[in-house]
Formats: sequence, C-alpha cells, structure tokens
Amino acid sequence: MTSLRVVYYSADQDEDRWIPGLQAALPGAEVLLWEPGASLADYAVVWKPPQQMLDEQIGLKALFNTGAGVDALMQLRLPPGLPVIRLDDAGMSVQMAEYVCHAVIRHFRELDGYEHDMALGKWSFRKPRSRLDYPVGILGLGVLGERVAKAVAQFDFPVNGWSRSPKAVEGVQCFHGDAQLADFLAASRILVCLLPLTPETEGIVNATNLAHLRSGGHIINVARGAHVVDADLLAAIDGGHVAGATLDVFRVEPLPQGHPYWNHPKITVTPHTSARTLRSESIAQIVLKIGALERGEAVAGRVDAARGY
Ligand code: NDP
Ligand code: OXD
Repeated sequence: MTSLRVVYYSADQDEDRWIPGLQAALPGAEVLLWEPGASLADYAVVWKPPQQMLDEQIGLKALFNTGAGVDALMQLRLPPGLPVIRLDDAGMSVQMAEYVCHAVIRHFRELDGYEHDMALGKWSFRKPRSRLDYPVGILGLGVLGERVAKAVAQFDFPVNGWSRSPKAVEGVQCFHGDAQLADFLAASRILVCLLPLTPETEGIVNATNLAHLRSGGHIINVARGAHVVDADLLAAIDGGHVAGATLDVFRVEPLPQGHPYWNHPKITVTPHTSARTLRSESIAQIVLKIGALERGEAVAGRVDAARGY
C-alpha cells in the first residue's frame, strides 16, 4: 500500500504506541499524528477526535474508530457519506463475556455475602438458589451482546435478549422493539446493558423500566453511563426492588470523587475496563479493512449514521 497517508488522533494521547504499530503494519504508507494543519490523509484512525480534525481532513476515504461505541463521534458534524467504521469485536467480546459472567455469578452465588461472612470468621451456608429464578436479560444483541448472551447461557441461566430488529440466537429468548421491552424486562431478573448510546437508548435504565424487572435482581452496565438514570437506580436499590449493581461506565469518567456509587455497599464499580481495546488486534483489523476498501470491497462494522450505531 504505497502512497497512502493515515492520520491518527486519540483523546487518550496514546499515539506513542499506536502510530508505530500502524506504521509497522502499513509499510509504505505514511502514518502521522493529526495536529491542526496536518497534511490531508486517505484514512483517519481516531478516538474522540475534535471537530477541527473532521473539518480539516476533507480527503478521507474512511474514518476508523478505535472502539466499538461511536457515540462520541456521532456528536460531531461528519462529512456526509464518509464511511465510519467501528471495531468489530477485535478481542472485546470475550472480555465482555468474562466480565458479565463474573458479575452474574457473583450475584447469583451470593459471593459478596460469603466474603463478608469469611472476613468475620463465620462458617455458614446460604440456601442454594435456582438458576431458573434468575433469568438474565441482555439489552442489545449485537457483536458483544450476542457473545455475552451465549456465554451466560452456558451456565444454564435462562437468557433473554432485546434488540431493535428481530433476532434468532440459539438458547436465547429474543425480544425486539419498544413494544416488547416491558415483556423482556418482566421476564428478566438480572439486567445487562450492552446497547449503543443513541437518543433512543439514553436513560433506558430508568425507574419505569426497573420497575418491570423481577425484584431482587442485579443491574450490570457495561455500555455507557448515560444509559442509566443514576437517581432512579439508586432509589431502586435503596428501596429494595433491585439488590445491587455492577457498573463499569459512568456519565462522567473518571467517576467523580464523592459520587454515591463509590461507597455504596450494594454497588461495585470498575473503571471502564470490561472490554478494553486491544491494540494489536485492532490494528490488524483496521489494516485488513483499509486493504479491502482500497480494493473496493465492503467491510464489516460500518456505522449507519441515521441509526447512530
Ligand atoms: P452493536 O452495534 O454490534 O450492537 C448493538 C445492539 O443494540 C444491536 O443488537 C442493536 O439492535 C441494539 N440496539 C440498538 N439500538 C436499539 C434500540 N433503540 N432498541 C433496541 N435495541 C437496540 O454494538 P456492540 O455489541 O459492538 O457494542 C455495544 C456497546 O457496548 C457499544 O456501543 C459501546 O457503547 C459499549 N462498549 C463498552 C465497552 C466497555 O469497555 N465498557 C467496550 C466496548 C463497547 P439490532 O441488532 O437490531 O441493530
Ligand atoms: C468502546 C469502549 O466503545 O471502549 O470500545 O467503550
């Protein structure tokens, strides 16, 4: 691939690792850090770029997002028709499956309670629970949600999934569309959010929807903080309808000091780490897709700007 130019920009300022990786995988291409006034490039590889980059880079053939979620990009004015391509798994789905299965099992097996007892030197048993009483509902049955649903089903939990369009996933009871959301929730006790953040999904974990869930369950948010109405989740936990939550993503990140989630005894927080972007897998995927685009082929992971994901 000679004479191609690729610009890289990440709000995480990790160009020292990405640019040499991209350059090594694209010998013959020129890979450079985007700065105001940078030369026009054929492709951009970005995470949370500034509007100025999109306004200046008027020669792009495609824009690659170094994450699965494109909500930050969708806030910007993108050149009409510019293909935006998200990471398509690239090693994320197995991480998400590990994280969610861990959180589901920790709640179902009451491992927090045992840990507490052990710390007190108390050797006592809790009555085993039935998996049938702990159906797990996954909001979003995309690349990550489907993998998570199948992983949870491996442990014999009943699994429900909710998506925008109808789906058939083996071992998963599939619901779709707004009209089936209440039925999906009523059939679930543990709720996992793996939706993209769009105007339709923002605030979906709210008082009304939480009230539809079977009581005594657990909320796992691994998508975006703005999916959850924080005050409603806290009220549902403090009121006893929801037993607790495992939260990896927040409206403001890092989670501000003093936020009620930090020290809540029924809430576990982690620092947006449930599925990390793996650099070498991601670079390999992006480079393969640049090659496909140069040959005029279609690539997976193309974002539909009208849908917002
Ligand atoms: P996908 O685009 O592959 O899947 C999204 C799913 O959500 C699809 O099943 C889609 O339905 C469904 N969906 C979207 N909008 C609606 C709606 N209005 N009503 C019902 N269902 C809807 O995304 P991924 O699985 O790859 O990723 C999901 C999200 O996970 C990302 O957008 C990102 O925010 C988050 N993420 C978090 C990470 C972390 O570390 N915490 C890491 C990576 C991603 P349909 O299938 O019908 O289109
Ligand atoms: C992503 C993320 O969307 O890291 O990829 O959250």
